Amino acid sequence: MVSGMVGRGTALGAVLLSLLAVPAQAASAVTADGSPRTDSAATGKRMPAPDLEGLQAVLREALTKGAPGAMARIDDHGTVHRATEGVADKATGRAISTQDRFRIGSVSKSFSSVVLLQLVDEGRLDLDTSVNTYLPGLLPDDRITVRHLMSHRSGLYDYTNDMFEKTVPGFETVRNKVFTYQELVNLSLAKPLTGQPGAAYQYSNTNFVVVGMLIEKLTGRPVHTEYRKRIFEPLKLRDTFYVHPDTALPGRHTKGYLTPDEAGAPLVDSTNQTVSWAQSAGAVISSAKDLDTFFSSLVRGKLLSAERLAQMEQWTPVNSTQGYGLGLRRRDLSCGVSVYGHTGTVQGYYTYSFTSKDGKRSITALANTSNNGTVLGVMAKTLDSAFCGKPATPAAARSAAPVKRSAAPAKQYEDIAPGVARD
Ligand code: HEL
Repeated sequence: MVSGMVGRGTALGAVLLSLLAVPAQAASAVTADGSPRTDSAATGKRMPAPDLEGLQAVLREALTKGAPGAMARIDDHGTVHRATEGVADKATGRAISTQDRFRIGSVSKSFSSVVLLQLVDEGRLDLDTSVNTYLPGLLPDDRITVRHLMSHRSGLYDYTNDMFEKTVPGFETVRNKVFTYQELVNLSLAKPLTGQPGAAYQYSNTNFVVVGMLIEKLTGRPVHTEYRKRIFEPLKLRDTFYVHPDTALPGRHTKGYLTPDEAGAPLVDSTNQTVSWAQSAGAVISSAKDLDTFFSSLVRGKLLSAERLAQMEQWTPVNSTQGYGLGLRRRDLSCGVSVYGHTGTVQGYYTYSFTSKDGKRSITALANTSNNGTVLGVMAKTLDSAFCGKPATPAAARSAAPVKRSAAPAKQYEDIAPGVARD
């Protein structure tokens, strides 16, 4: 109905990433691969209208590939477009709604980054200082700075690689567990660093666990208090919560369905869990409306000083179409438009939440399954529908100025290691 990843640390992924990694670059008029940026803020041109039929077709495709439900909300210059397909709850058959709350996984990293960058704005933290200055003796290398954590360049091993090697057994083992941050860091430190501090982009949840520790150490308060005081309340995000270690989502929400590794095995209802394995790296609950508001407000300078936002938008190349800032992703779409936000994968939920450079058009899209790389790749296409408009017909494409659509399959487009999502 319509109305109105480069990888976490497999060895191969790590090698490829270190080859791609170059020092962080300031936001500029060029994309990660050096080609000119064509987003509206760079060119002064207005983006084409969202392709709502295309969006609906993408959601339908996600269902054919195994998602029980999928939905998206676009906030475009004050106009709201909503699209849904399928169910929020397989048992009751309740239709998914764009008002449902859901687990946002690593989109939480953008919230944690905003809190930490506000502390920088307040003069309580320096990005280029050793983490061990603030948390003495925590990390094995004094060269690891706060900036390295936030841009995934610390070299800290991602303990979730081992935790979720077997998808459903791994999940069931931690589903009701409550970890301390220190226990999670210890799991990481049982393995050597995966690279030199500052050298390469290597996605690791460990980085944002340490970010949570920094927030708690510097403020003397739990992360949930800081999220609430600094982001949820000022932006009036009424659907956004951090309930760790509670296992239930408050209020109306969509259920999450985890795909087992064994082909053909039934989906597992993974809705209720502590998400203690992620905490400040991935345990926030939110809604499409709130995430659109959050990223739009962020890029419009409502949460950080201009200087701090510029630092958040210094991009380390991830691959030819993506960059990673400080807890923020940039994706260069097939039509040349660049968008800013984050992706999230938590058991049973795939989220894409991105906004335009000027924050005036945003989309949040959700499929209520995970460990299904095909669905993840399909959902990436919601961004093209939202920001690129209808694809040109072959005839129009021949006569129009060359706006290139990527021919690369969606799967290669994602910043994920093979272990994260089953094909
Ligand atoms: S992975 C990512 C995504 N991030 C990272 C984080 C998040 N999520 C996780 O680390 C979850 C890992 C297990 C997920 C589970 C599934 O699919 O539900 N997969 C398995 O168990 C596979 N054996 C880089 C994709 C991000 O987009 O930033 O969220």
